[in-house]
Amino acid sequence: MSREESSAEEAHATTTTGLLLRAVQDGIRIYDLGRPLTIGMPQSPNHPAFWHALPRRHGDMVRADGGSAANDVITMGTHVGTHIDAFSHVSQDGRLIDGSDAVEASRGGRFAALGAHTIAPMLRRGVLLDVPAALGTPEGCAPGYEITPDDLAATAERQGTPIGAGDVVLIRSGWGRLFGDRDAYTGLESGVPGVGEAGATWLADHEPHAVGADTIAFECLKPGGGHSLLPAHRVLLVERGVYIIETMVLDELAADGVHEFAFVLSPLPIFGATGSPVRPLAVV
Ligand code: UVW
Repeated sequence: MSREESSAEEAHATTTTGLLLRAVQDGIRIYDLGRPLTIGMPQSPNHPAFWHALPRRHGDMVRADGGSAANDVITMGTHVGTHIDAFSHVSQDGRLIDGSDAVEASRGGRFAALGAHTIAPMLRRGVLLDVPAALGTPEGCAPGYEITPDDLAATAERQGTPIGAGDVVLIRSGWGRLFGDRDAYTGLESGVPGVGEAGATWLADHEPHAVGADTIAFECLKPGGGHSLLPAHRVLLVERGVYIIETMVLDELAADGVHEFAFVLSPLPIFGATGSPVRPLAVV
């Protein structure tokens, strides 16, 4: 292959289609970035818990031919488990990102203009920023550690994965290792690592389509601060138009040294909702 051909091939491979085509040619590996939904899993106290019941069991109604069906019911907040925040989720000083009055926009109990149904399915270049690896603490960032713009820039540089406009940028803090311990993962007392206002602004300046993290609220939660003061949410959802994905599984990608991939996500088109449960995928 000539040098021109090989650099054209490299350039193509950095597009989402190129990444997918290369994966298909070389044999696809799909990383599941979503958590299983189980009763009692860690979640923010800001939201109603996940509940699952089986009101119709096999044998309750047996058809003449001996067949029978079981079916179940779930209830949950739309911000529980791995989920994406819609732009209707957060307002600032009474306004949503489109300038509309947040109270007016929710009349009737649904956000017609900015609800989860307006989040288009995603097939985009994904970048994993493995922050603990770059900071030399591969097991994870300390509780309540605020990931700085310098940390993000150093991580992207070290990996050789600059962030492009329209990308989906996933930030690994290492906190996902605590998911099996509900209180530890929720971090109400200890705090949780993540970006703060400065990190969110740095991210937004790179014009990603969405950002995500392996933590419950995406952003840094200070020890004892609860889940209420969320400045990165304001920057991303109200000021800059960047979707947020939370409670992701990112350790497998990091363990395999996968920092660039085709990112796939399809939100449930729940009309007017403030968020949606999702099962994101990274395809390499
Ligand atoms: C939290 O649950 C803290 O985050 P969000 O409401 O954005 O889903």
